[in-house]
Amino acid sequence: MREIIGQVEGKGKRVAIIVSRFNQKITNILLEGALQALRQAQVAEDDIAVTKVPGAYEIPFLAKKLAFSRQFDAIICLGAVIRGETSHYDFVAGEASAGIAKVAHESDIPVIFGVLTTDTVAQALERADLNAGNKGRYAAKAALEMASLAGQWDALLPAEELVAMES
Ligand code: INI
Repeated sequence: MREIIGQVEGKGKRVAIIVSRFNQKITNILLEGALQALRQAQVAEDDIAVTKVPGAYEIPFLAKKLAFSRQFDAIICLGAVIRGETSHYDFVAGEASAGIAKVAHESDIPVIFGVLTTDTVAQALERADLNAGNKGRYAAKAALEMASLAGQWDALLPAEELVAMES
């Protein structure tokens, strides 16, 4: 048996983080967790690009632009959509998740969903806790693991199969 395992290894990897300002008390902590994880995995400072958007709804627009630029090995999307604070929670959360998934599928680059969707601010703060399972950190590790897997499989798969996937 041959097992292909993704490594959480950041040397030489270029990573973009898109973070929404809405609920920034929470998204700033997600960003901090993501940056900690990337630095710990030795992603070079010059290889990390952080860009802010107004809200989670806007994330897919920029994710598409950055993914198709081919300048990054992975894109991390961070946001916090909180049901208690809006009646259009379902639209914002739905569009953010569907849009991010669509970019990942179409661009063939790992685009990671680090958007919290919770009922309350307290739940979101819990998932952002830097001392207990910060989801930004999780998203950053997932990004590096997926970039590693993508690189390994690109080297293993015949070029024709990769071309067919993209067409
Ligand atoms: N954006 C969020 O990121 N989180 C939310 O909880 C939220 N709420 O509550 O409305 C939210 N709304 C803004 C939205 O993302 C867009 O920025 C806005 O609709 C303009 O397109």
